[in-house]
Amino acid sequence: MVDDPIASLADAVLTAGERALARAMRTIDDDADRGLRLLERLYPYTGRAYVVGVTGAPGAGKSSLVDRLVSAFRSRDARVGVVAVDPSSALTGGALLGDRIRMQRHFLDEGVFIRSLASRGQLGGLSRSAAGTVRVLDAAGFDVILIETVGVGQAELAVSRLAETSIVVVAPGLGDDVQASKAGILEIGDIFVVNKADRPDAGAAVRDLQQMLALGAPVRRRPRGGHGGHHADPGDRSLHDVSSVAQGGASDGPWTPPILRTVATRGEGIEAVVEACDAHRGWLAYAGRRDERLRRRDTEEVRALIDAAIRARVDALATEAQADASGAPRVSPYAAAEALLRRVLID
Ligand SMILES: Nc1nc2c(ncn2[C@@H]2O[C@H](COP(=O)(O)OP(=O)(O)OP(=O)(O)O)[C@@H](O)[C@H]2O)c(=O)[nH]1
Ligand SMILES: [Mg+2]
Repeated sequence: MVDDPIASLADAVLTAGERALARAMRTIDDDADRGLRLLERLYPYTGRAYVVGVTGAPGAGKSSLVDRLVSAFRSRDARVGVVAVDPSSALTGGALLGDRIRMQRHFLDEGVFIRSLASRGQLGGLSRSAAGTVRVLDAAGFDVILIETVGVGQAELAVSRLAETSIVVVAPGLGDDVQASKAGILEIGDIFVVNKADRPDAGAAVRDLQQMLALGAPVRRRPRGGHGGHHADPGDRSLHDVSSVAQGGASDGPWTPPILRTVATRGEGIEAVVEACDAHRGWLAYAGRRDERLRRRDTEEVRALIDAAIRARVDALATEAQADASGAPRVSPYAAAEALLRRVLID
């Protein structure tokens, strides 16, 4: 049908045009039904972009790194999409402004599209938006999509499942609780970046990570087995030594996440990160691994859609119930929840 507005919006996305992209993303955010119809049309055109997640603690330097990665991929003539997801921004409002400043130089570049997603108070909603935004960019022919997300538990895990390659950014000296929370991010990291390598405690952060990776992943081969002794300390490797990229993994073996150092603000060490992405992408190209990651993205999107839909339904029902309850005899929260749950699950 020619006069179906969703169909023509889908066509506009496929033939690019920034306006269409922004409009499609807004449709997905604001109107669940139309958004789903649009995504259904775009889905067959997705799966071509290379999607990279960049996660880490607040202030670790993710945006600065993403900014440099955008330049690096642009220099290869790739069109690059950036999705900055910030679950905390509803509270602070600061990070998105920071992103804007840090990525300013790319705003006039037609080969770059940057979209910031702030929390609307719902994790499910944010994941759904992120997944939809990635789909739109993918369908529109962007070659590389970088998703920046602040490392806060659930959200970072959800968003990392949208990516083929997950980069975990760590900065030295961020304190004990951050160190502890690293345990959770070890699993999702395909590439570890110790940013702010200009700081004197960067070597310690590298050693920390090496130790935690060695403990957490006994099946992984650690080529540098010797502890202590007279070997050069790998934690003190120079910025430009990319030997750890070679550890990435043979196509038939497991992937060993490299640990790289960068000074994102000065653009140092970026090429090694891009090379590690290439290596990981090459590794994914074998034995159906990439297909597995794409399916994982699909599953994550299903989860996000269901989550958002159920939350919306629960909110609507709870509001309705509150209105109905005025003047009526009091019901326990348990009985009320059970009654509402039945309605959520049945219709
Ligand atoms: N010394 C030093 N400072 C850096 C480096 N990279 C980033 N910074 C600084 O660290 C601060 C945070 O950088 P961002 O890139 O905004 O970090 P982020 O992880 O995106 O921060 P949020 O999105 O707010 O979580 C800024 O003041 C940067 O200038 C680096 O390599 N060395
Ligand atoms: Mg940021």
